[in-house]
Amino acid sequence: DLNGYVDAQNHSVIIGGLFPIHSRTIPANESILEPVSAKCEGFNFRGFRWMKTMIHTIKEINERKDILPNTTLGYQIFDTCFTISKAMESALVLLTGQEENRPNYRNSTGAYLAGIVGSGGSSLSIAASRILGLFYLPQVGYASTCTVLSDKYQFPSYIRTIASDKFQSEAMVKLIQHFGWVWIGTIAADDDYGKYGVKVFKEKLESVNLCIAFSEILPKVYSKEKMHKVVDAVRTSTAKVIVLYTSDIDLSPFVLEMVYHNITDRTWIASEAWITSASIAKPEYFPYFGGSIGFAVPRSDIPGLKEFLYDIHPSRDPNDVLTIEFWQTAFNCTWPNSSVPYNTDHRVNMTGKEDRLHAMSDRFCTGEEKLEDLKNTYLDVSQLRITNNVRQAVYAMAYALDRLSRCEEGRGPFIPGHGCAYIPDFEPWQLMFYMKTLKFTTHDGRKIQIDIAGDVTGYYDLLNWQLDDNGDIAFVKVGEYIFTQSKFEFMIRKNSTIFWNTESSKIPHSVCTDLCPPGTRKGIRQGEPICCFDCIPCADGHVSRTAGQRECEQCGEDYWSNAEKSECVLKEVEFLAYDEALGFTLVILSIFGALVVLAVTVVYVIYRHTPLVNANGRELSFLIQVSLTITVLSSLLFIGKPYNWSCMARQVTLALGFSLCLACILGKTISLFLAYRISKSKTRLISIRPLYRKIIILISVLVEVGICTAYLVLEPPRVYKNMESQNIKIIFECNEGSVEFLCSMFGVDVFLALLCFLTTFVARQLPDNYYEGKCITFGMLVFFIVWISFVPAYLSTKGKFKVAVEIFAILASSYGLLGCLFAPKCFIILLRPKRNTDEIVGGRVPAIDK
Ligand code: TCR
Repeated sequence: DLNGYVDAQNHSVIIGGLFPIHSRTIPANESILEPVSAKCEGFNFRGFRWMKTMIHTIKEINERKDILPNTTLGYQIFDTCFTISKAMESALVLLTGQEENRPNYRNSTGAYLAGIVGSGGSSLSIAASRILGLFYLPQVGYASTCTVLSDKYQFPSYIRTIASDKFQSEAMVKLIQHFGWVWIGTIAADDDYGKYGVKVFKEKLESVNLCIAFSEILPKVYSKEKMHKVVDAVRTSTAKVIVLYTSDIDLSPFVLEMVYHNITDRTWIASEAWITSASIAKPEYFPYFGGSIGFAVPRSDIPGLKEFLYDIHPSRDPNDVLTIEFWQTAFNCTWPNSSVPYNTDHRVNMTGKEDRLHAMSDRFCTGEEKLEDLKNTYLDVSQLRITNNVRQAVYAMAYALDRLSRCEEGRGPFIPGHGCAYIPDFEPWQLMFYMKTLKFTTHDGRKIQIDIAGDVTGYYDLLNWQLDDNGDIAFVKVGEYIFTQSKFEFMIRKNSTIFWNTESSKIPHSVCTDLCPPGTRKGIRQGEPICCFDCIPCADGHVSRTAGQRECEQCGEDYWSNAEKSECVLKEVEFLAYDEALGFTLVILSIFGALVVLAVTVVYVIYRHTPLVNANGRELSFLIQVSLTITVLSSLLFIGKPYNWSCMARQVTLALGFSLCLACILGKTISLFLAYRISKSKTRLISIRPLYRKIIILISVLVEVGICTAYLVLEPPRVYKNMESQNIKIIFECNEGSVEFLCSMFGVDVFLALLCFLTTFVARQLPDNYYEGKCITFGMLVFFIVWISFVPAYLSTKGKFKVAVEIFAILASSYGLLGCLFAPKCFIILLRPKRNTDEIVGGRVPAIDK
């Protein structure tokens, strides 16, 4: 019951072949207890073409004079039906010659079996290779790509002319990285190909920090539950890019399922086994599977193959059941007088168990059917990819035999004595020796080199499913994955356009969670893949400038985060500016004060000869006016952006201004004090001499100047950027340097003020017409109150208001002094000139300082 072809007569050496000419076995009838070889169904045109290619290649080799000139090759080919059991059975038959239960490497035909080409699927190859490996029988795979087959410990006699899936998985990851997908679903066939393929893919994907959204397995035998699990995963996942690692035969039920559930808008990354499959690439599936992208073995043209494939007719051999079945299936007719069943399908699919057994098609085949009219995978020589591998596999076998046959006695590799092996009496391991290090060039110039693991290097074309002008699916080459200069390179062709089966026709977007926008950072979700994360806003003072940041960065010293946390911005600088309301008001007040002082001075100058102005020291009054102007205007130094010079100038000017002012007032009050004592004692006591008065003033001011100089030289105030008190602002302020110096500087002022107060307080009773003593007392009181209340106010304010408080104190005390010292006098001078006469003014108070 093993379908296949034999051509072994007259050949000393034959090559075995295992091909999936059918897609599956028919489940055995339960009533039959006796083990029988299963029957197969689902004619596989592609496998049929592969098989024909093997025959064609053997014919070609036999015709060639340069390879195996003295030997003609035969073949014995079996149909594996894409099932392990069949493959095993075939391998055993090849090995034993069926009747015999121990291998003798001579098959049923009596010809010597050199090795086996095949089988298609990895699971089949693995199974066959476990037996064949025992006897070191060379096996050359043409489609089995599973990575484990590279393990020479387990599969010592297996070599292949197709690259291991290791390369394909790597290429897929490169493809995924190229398009920026991070969240990938995988679906694998329930065999070694699918499972190992996905395993390697997964490892490679995770090594570049991308994630698997779901990992499903397609059932080999249809099961509603298993299939629905897969469909649900596809439907519910946010992963729009899905890797499908399966052969086309296992894929078709799933394709129907996708159509049935109308699941579109997915981008499928096809594995090599179905990217060029005609059974999947049907126009009616295009809405669901269009835009599929995947790697394929490079295509090739095989000279003479097309003619060979067309050279087929069922009438030639009534026993050639495969050709009859081909004809029946291709032309949808029944070949007369044949027992070959017509197109059965025992599979269960999603619509329930479908046990269609069409015994016969109503229509008989005439034999007149034209292959030229047929659009059939078997005859399609435009996509010779695996087909070419079959050819190379046969060639590999032939070349190895050729090398073996060309061995010169005494120079051979075998012991004893550098012996040789001879056709047909060689041991399989001897042929294996030649196969292991095989190197040859193919008809189209490609170099094939079998490495130590029995593998070849991976070259792939990147194909994309697009619709051509006829409405058929075209496999458009959009890039490649090739080995150049010791490394693999993934390339997308520059001028190629890729069709994407998305709503927008743009590159699909496959992420678990969208990239975190600037201003946020990735926050891991416990127990979830790294591609799923929360976006956590950056803390104050921290920013993330670009999307997808893992961490927020802290802003530099002078910088602070903006409201969106996407940018560090210069911190707002705070100081009391001229152009803001408060600053402006203070400037006006200060200038106004200076003007008032000026006005008083003008009045004093105009009335300089009147007794009142002259009383108690005219120069002193002028000096006081000058010093008040200084203090009032010194407040301007406090406004505006502070600089080192203004920081130094402000306190010193203020202290000096006040010390001059207070020294002068002291000069006056001492006179008053002495005058009072004189008036009390009625005796002419000491009266102060104007010179002494000047000396007192000079000394006071000099002391203050001394302290100020020391302050400025030793520990001068400096500008200070205060960043601590507020995060978002830099407060420009003056660091006062030495507090000791500052205190002593103003201490002198306070001391002078105290002296003034005490002397006038004692002398306040001194009768005079304009109550100078009382006025000064009051002025001093104002001065004290202002500065005493200044301390707590100053200490409790922050930033620019601190400065404002100080200016207020300066202005208030200056205005206070101005008002108390000069307002009453000006009043009398201007409005009560009668009282400004010598007798009244000079009556009791001696004009001391004239
Ligand atoms: N390796 C698969 C089987 C397979 C295949 C194909 C089957 C490949 N390419 C093309 C049919 C058509 C790649 C395996 O099982 O190793």
